[in-house]
Parts: sequence; structure tokens; C-alpha cells
Amino acid sequence: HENERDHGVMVETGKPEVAPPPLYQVLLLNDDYTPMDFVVVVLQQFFAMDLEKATQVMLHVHTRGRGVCGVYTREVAESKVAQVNEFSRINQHPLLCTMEKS
Ligand code: TYC
Repeated sequence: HENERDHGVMVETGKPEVAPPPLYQVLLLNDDYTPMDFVVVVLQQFFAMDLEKATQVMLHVHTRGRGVCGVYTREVAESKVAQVNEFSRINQHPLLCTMEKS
């Protein structure tokens, strides 16, 4: 591949040749019905948080209304949002996950 020899710097200018991809925050939204334990499981399973971090983020969302679960490229963020919302729907909880440009 030609591009595997591309070190990402324009020879003439020294400027980066390729822009970094846009990043997206994946967010959880608070609601009145989803059990706290379920939110903690979601944060552990889909965002690789330990129990202490997941509890901290869940309580932040519970008190502030929304909170960041992680920051990813667009395709990864879209996949997290889809998986979390499907998992919530299957378990009959109204928990919503969304994303926005960082
Ligand atoms: N507010 C919910 C409750 O009191 C808990 C909760 C936290 C729900 C975070 C959603 O993203 C959420 N059971």
C-alpha cells in the first residue's frame, strides 16, 4: 500500500497531511424509571468502567440530568449508542443514550 509509507506530514510544509477524525461524546440521559443498578451495569458492560467509576458516572447523570460515558470516533460512538439503546429496550427500561460532537 502506498499509504502505509505516508507518515502524515507534508514534505514541503511540515503541516499534518491528514486531519484527525472528529470526536463524539457518548452521553447517558437521566429518567425517573431506570433502576440505578441497571445504569451501573450498562456503564460497566459497554464502557469498560469498574464498579466505582460506573457508580460515580451514574450518580452524576442522576443529579445533573446527563453525563459523558466516553469519547469516540463517529462509527464507534454510533455503535455504542445503538447497543445501549437496544439493551435498554430489551430490558424494558426507558434509559436513553445519545451522542454529540465533542
Ligand atoms: N434517576 C434514576 C432513578 O432514580 C436513575 C438513573 C440514573 C436513570 C442515570 C438513568 O441515565 C440514568 N432510578
